[in-house]
This record gives sequence, structure tokens and C-alpha cells, in this order.
Amino acid sequence: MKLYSFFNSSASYRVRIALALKGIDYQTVGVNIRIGQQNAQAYRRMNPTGLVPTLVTDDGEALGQSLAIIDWLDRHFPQSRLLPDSDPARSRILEIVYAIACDIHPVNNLRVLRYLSEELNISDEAKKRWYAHWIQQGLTAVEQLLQESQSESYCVGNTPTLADCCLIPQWANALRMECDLSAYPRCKAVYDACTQLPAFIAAAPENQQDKLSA
Ligand SMILES: N[C@@H](CCC(=O)N[C@@H](CS)C(=O)NCC(=O)O)C(=O)O
Repeated sequence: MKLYSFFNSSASYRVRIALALKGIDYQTVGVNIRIGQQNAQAYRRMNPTGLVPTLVTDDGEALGQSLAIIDWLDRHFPQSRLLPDSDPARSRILEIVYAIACDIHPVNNLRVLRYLSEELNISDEAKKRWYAHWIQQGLTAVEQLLQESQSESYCVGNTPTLADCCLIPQWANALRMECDLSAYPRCKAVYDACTQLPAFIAAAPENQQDKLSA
């Protein structure tokens, strides 16, 4: 299998965590989104959204969208299930997943931030405020969801799930953007616990072969 990925793309990081938790071997193909490689024709033929990641399976099928990829992995490699079939865990996990992947991540994506500065002439300082605002809105909700799920080392229950695959990359991005994260102790506890685990360490941006220095 091949994963078309960028080292500090949080959507790629979600899939890398899932692959590592399941112990699946794969090859990384770096797509440098800072210089627009996600928009190259050959890449867009595989993934019409022009976003990373894309998983190419051993049968040559190209699949985009991190959550769809993880769902595919979870059905084809059922070891270490990331999304259980039964409620209430399943719906609690998905509630957290969508709060991150649908409500926080898209408004803070690279192409949105670039549009703010390049098309709307928003200053770097205002762009930082934009980013921090959506982090604050989103993580306030996630913190409350973690309170409801009585999270400890993981968002829901006592093994890593799809919710952790989404929270850890989003938190790492917020740290990189220097957001104030002091109001989310449950999110922090999950981040601190998960990032000690070998699978999360293997998936981390700083441990990717396509890592860039800046
Ligand atoms: N919903 C997509 C989001 C993918 C996404 O936004 N990827 C970002 C990196 S985290 C990207 O490729 N950005 C390139 C751009 O904004 O041009 C998924 O979950 O796979």
C-alpha cells in the first residue's frame, strides 16, 4: 500500500496513526502541499479534491478522505478496531470525530488560510486570530464531549479509537500555531497519554521521511 501524505498535514497524520495502530506496512509518497504538489494533474486524477492524504491499496484503488480511508482500513484490517459497531461508544466517538474533522479542521486548512492572506489581504496577525478563534470554539466543545465520555488516556473507553486519531493531530497543529490550550485539560491528558505510545510516535510529523526543516 502507498500513502500519499505530507508530514505535518493533520489529515495525513490521522491515517498514519491508524496504520501504525493496526501494524500495517505501507510506503509513504511525500506530497509537498506547501509548493502545490497536491494540485498536480497526476495527483488530482487520483484524488479530485487536491488534498492529502490518498491511500492506494494493493489492488491499485486510490481512496481519498482520511475518515473514509480509516473506515476502509478498519473493515479490511479488523485488528485494533478504531470504530466499534455498537453504541454508545460508536456514536460518542463519531460525535468527537466530526467536531474536529468537520467543524475545526476545514476552516483552518492551508488553502483557506492562503485565501485569507492572498485574496483577502488579511494580515498574518489577523490570520493567527482566525486560526485561534476556530480552535477555541471547537476545542471547547470537544472538551465538553470528553467530560461526558469520562475520558482518561483516550477520548472514549480504554483503547485508542478514531477520535484519538483525529484529536492528536489537531492538538499538535494548534500547538504549532501557538494557541492557548490551557482551557482543555481533558484534551491535553489524552494528547499526553497517546503521544507516549509507539504507534503515535511512529506517526508523528517529526518522524516522517518527507519532513521538511522549516
Ligand atoms: N477532508 C479531508 C481534508 C484533507 C485536507 O484538508 N488536507 C490538507 C492537509 S491537512 C491539504 O491537503 N491541504 C492542501 C491545501 O489546502 O491546499 C480529509 O479528511 O482527508
